[in-house]
Amino acid sequence: MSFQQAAARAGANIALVKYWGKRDQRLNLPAAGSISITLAGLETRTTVTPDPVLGADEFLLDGVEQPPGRVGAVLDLIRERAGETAACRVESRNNFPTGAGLASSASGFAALAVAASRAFGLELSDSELSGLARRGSGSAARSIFGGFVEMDAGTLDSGADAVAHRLLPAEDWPLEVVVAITDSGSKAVGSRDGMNHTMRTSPYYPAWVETVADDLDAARSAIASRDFEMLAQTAEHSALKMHASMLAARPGLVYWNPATLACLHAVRALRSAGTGVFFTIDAGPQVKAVCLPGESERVAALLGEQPGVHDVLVTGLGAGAAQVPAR
Ligand code: 2P0
Repeated sequence: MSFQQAAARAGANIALVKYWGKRDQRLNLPAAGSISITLAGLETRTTVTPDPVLGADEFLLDGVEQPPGRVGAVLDLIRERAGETAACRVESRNNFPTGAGLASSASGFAALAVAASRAFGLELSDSELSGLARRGSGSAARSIFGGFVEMDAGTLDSGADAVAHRLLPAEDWPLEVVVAITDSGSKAVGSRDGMNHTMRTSPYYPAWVETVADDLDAARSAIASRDFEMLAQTAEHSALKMHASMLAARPGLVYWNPATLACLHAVRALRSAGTGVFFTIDAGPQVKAVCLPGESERVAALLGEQPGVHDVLVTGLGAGAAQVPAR
């Protein structure tokens, strides 16, 4: 038996080329690739304590006991690999406001993959950690890495090649991110249900999947050449196209509220007037504005003035998931 308490931190990420749909439900394999930026300021810290006396896994999120669910499933994969059986106590905390309507599954499962694999004495590569995090949540595979990150859809039935890799470290293009919170309640339809519903019922879903490869090429090339305008056009197109596929589902999924739309127009007006900024919107009503270095203050001030915006968070790009001392 070889296990000990271990802890890890991981940052949330925001996709610039979105992930929306799966090619395999059981292994949680994405239908297409995606490209994201990992954030510095919004993170999850997770401590995993294996304890043979426990009858079953326990999971505490921000101090509140939750059913272990997918956390237990990821622990099972790690225990199987390590040849161990001890149940675990998992304590996870997000430093971003709870109820801010920001997805925490990406940073959460990335931190869990790192902490739990260390707790059971496994020395895994980032690529292996990315594959494990993916089993918890597709977007979590990207939070293993910092800066600009690409997730590969892969082609193998085993899913072994459905992992992320880093495209560019954060410090090589330190873009800034402003998050406009337009609704602090929990969303009506979660990402997983929303994407499965879109896959099943939206006539635009096949077109969405077919066109992601072009967006990945454009975003990769924009990142390599630090071409902000090309990245802006590609990211806004990917976000709007994903929402178009959801809107065309039956019944249609409408994640936006009036403030979402006000922020979208405000960002476009700023860009037309020469500010380096673009928007992206995930499966929820918050608007994320990605800006050139030095522009976030101006963008945050404008978004904060939009009717219906409750709060504005400003952050930068950050590092990948890492083990930290257990407290
Ligand atoms: C993304 N989203 O690329 C997209 C854009 C939401 C909209 O990845 O089913 O929670 O756990 O693999 O990772 C959210 O999806 O879905 C997501 P699962 P996940 O960021």
